[in-house]
Amino acid sequence: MVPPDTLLPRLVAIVGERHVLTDPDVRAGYETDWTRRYQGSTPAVVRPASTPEVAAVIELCRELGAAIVPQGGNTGLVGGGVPRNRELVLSLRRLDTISDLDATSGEVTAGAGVTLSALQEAALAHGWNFGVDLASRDSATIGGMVATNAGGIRVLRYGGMRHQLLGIEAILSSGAIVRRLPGLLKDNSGYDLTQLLAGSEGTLAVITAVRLKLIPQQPQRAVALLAVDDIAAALRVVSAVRRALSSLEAAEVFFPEGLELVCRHAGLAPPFSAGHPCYLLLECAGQADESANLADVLASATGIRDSAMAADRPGRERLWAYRERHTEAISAEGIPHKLDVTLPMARLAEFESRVRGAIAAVEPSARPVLFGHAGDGNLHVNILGLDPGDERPDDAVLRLVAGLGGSISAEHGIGIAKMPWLHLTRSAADREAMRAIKSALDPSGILNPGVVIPSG
Ligand code: 2HG
Ligand code: ZN
Repeated sequence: MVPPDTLLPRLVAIVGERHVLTDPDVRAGYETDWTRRYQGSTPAVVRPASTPEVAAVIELCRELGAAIVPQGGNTGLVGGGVPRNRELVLSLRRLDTISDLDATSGEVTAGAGVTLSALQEAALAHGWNFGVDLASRDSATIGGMVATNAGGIRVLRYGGMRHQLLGIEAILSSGAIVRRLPGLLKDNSGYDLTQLLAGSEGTLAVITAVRLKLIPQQPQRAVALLAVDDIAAALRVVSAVRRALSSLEAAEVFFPEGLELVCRHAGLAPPFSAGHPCYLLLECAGQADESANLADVLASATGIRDSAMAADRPGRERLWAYRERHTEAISAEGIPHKLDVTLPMARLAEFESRVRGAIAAVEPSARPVLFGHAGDGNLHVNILGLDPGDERPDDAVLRLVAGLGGSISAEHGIGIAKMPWLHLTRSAADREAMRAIKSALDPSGILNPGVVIPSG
């Protein structure tokens, strides 16, 4: 580790004393992740205000051999944004400028530290919207969301973060600035660096700004919350709605164990008078009211036990709360192990029917809570009641996923949490290519070491 006495004065010379944070109480918020499962320590948090300042910080760190953990809103769920071995935390939150919003073409440039909700507001004010939405919108930053290729609740219709990207600005580990801004919709001029950095989790370069596509506003929204027989019935309904209505924007699934937690911690009344085995939330959005079309499709679907619909904002928000408040309700109950997995659609129901048994077989006292994005084959398996270091249930779940042809991470990334299992779903050749890319772009290994692939 580089002695702080050498590093800190030179950081102060770049960003100013106020933006090299060393007070333990202030640092604490950057040293622990949102889940509270991953904790570390750092000599300092450095908060540059511009791309040249970020470049100067990285160049200095390369010169001194000081490792860096880049951090945005610190809303990641796989421990990839906390310092593990006294790395410097490079906070990008001050890069919060939204610029060059082109209301004709529907494009905008966002600094890495712009929050998702600030971007959404800016887009809406200019007659557009942004394709990605997720519950941590007020804290999650655009740079972190690109670095982790965040997904969220609209992937079904608009894709994840990488699908919104037109261009990128990022700092390589040498301090050089890669500038693919403003990006072009079509650009086949060699390796696609923008896409390479999406999902690279701060291990290849530090993203400072991105050019993003916007989407047309869909002001009329209809939400249906359905109680269904099981997840197979939920998937049949999703398929029927998808085929009939191009306006389908979200298809979210949850189960009684999660609903009970949400109602208890958020103080909500249950949505239906009786309990049911599985719940599906659908949202359609368009220029005209989609409620009647959605109700027509649902009327001929099988396996629906009860339903509630809303088109007005308060009603829609009331129904969404049962799904959206899962993460905070689980967190209020304890510190979960979080497994964010995707399955091929045809194996999702089988996975759901086997996963609780697979967990109970290794730890009978574990309390699994499942929910997720039914339209994407993506379930969030949260497990409560475990010791933080007990990875046997994680191992059982991820092996089941791999055996069914799925992926050990759908949208949260690998971070440090999933790294030991990467070999289950990425081949030796895949990992060799990943290592080659890492050592080519970060030869001294200073960028988020030990994340995604082992360092050294
Ligand atoms: C969601 O879909 C997020 O709400 C968080 O991806 C999932 O808390 C989780 O496991
Ligand atoms: Zn999710």
